[in-house]
Amino acid sequence: MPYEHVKKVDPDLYESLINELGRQRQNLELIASENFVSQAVLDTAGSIMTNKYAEGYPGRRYYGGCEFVDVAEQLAIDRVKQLFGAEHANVQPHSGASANTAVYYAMLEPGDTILGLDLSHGGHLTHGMKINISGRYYHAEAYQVDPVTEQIDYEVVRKRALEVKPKMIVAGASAYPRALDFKRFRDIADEVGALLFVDMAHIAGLIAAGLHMNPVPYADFVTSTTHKTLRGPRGGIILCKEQYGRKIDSAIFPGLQGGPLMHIIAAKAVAFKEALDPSFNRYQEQVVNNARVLGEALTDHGIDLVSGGTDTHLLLLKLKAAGVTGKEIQDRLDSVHITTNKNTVPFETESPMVTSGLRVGTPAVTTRGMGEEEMREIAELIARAIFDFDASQEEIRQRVARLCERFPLYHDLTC
Ligand code: DSN
Repeated sequence: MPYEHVKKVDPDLYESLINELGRQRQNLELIASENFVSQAVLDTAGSIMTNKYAEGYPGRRYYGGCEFVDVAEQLAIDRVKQLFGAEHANVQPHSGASANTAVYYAMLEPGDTILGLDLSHGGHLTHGMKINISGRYYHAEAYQVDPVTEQIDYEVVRKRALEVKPKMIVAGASAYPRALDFKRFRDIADEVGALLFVDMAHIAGLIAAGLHMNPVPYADFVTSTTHKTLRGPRGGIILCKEQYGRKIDSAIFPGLQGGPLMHIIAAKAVAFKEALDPSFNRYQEQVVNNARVLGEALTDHGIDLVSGGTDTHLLLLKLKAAGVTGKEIQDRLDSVHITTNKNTVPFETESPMVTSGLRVGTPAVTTRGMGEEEMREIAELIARAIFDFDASQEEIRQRVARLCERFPLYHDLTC
């Protein structure tokens, strides 16, 4: 019985745990930023390392008794450096947002200009959104995608950079389905004398597997979450050139954070070991193939995609022509156990709580073992939810249940 101690101590919380386990098993998880960690990562994240205070870094802590957590953190550092070819790594950020804020805090003064991708064009709130610290403490300017191709036009980025003269250019996205050219960003940064910061959170797993250009050789700073395509525990990392290592480390601790989450850092170490295994490359190849097949099948069903397709693990559906909103389709899909998120699309006309887009991704269903045949079925189910929901919702629900039964999750958590 999983979580039996929780059951004894806190039946209410236990119920939510068991319900969440059931939800993860019985739903098709298509949120592009989610994944399912291995049992080894799960065990380590729930381990006794949660008990340890360890302010500082391996070998130079402010507390005694750190000899074993030092081993865990050093393993995480060494492995992530090897994975991405980085000179320096900090594995303590509690999240991607903390990692990004630490990069700004380390290198910028309040009021300095940053230039990032517009949030409604696929950027991220920490890349300069007005009500995020990145947009309040710094002067945030944005570049947008091309209105016709819906892809980044590097000449447009260059012109914006020449106009606004940023101290830092931010590359990376949370809802952009196409490959990013980090060399082009580096050239622009060099031309305008800016630092280059890449947030690779969404595509880190693809990069680790060699399926996307690696930003590390080009960028001064690279951040990532560890729980998306990288398939580790929730958290963040910062990679940088050796020359910035001390500044970045001080920005995380004591600048921004106190005690590191040692159980999570230990789980990051396990996830990085898994990502160094050749089987991880095969997994990522399947993630990308699945996204391409899902996109082609959705297009065949008459659904428009931002930029016409994908090079990555995610797709953005444009729903305007179908006469429905992102919120409506997210709700319909929720009711048949397909989990997605409404998402703004470039040149959006609806509010962020409504939207005319839907973001889907393949990392989680690929972890369950699903392949191209299942992607074609999922595309059909999504199309029926968009175009013929009332007549087909019961059938969709049954077919989702059958798919989930065929690809079980977390065998060790029996209840
Ligand atoms: N919330 C994440 C995502 O879904 O992409 C980004 O932080």
